[in-house]
Amino acid sequence: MITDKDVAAYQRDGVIVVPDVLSQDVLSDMRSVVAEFVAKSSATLEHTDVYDLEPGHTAQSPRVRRIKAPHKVHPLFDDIVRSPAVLGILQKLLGPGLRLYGSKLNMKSAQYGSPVEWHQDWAFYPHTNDDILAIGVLLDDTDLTNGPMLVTPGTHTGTVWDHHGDDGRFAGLIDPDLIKPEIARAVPCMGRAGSMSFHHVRALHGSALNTSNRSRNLLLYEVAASDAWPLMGVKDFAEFDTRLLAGGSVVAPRMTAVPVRLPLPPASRQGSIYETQSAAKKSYFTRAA
Ligand SMILES: O=C(O)CCC(=O)C(=O)O
Repeated sequence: MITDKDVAAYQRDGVIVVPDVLSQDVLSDMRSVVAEFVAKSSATLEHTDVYDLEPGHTAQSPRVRRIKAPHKVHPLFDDIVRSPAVLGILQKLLGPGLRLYGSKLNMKSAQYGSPVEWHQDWAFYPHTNDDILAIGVLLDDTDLTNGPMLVTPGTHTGTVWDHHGDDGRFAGLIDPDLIKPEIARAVPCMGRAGSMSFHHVRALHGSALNTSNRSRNLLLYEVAASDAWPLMGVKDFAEFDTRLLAGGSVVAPRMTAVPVRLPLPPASRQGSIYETQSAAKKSYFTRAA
């Protein structure tokens, strides 16, 4: 589904958007599953292992900010990242052996869907090498009005920025005053529902509040070359290997000279990037009132 030109663009920019990867039928099934999960969130008023909730969430008017690990909560989400079309693209970008690191569904609902402050995914999960990317599956038509993910081309080979706060703890975001030129160069990942963006783990990105009257749901899968091992360790090797998407088990990690800053000491608020970033004193994007 992608050409050598697309691969060269990914290597140069650290981001590409591939149009129309998912069919309308699959999209419609996914939307039904997502709607069921949102309805079921009325049973809780606290964040859970499944849900990260928007401020203002109530049982009568459920507001979900994130479904935390969709590939674990419904087989449809696991099937998509293992589909031949997606694996074909991933293998062109990362090589033959692949492992899923995690997944999340960021639900930027109409009018109040939360922003995500500028960051590099690498700050959250550094590995022995950086052949790692995140797929962003557009579940809604996405344009400038409904809070597209913004990625700055070329940042995947440059600085690894400090994501720590004044208290010395991991804060999951970069001081926006340090990256003004990079923010000014960011490009939106837009397209029809069913399209997918692929951004490098070190690419700088963020996204604004959704002030439009349309939702912007983005399903993210984090995928690593199977010889990239997480520097924060592997707690359960059997579980680690269940996440292989292609190729066999690897016990000889490939080490490369990549800059690393560990996310330690851990954030004071944990559970999701929204929680982690909420401790910050300075933010770039406007939040809902
Ligand atoms: O939802 C978005 O626009 C950004 C997502 C993101 O960067 C993240 O969740 O790490």
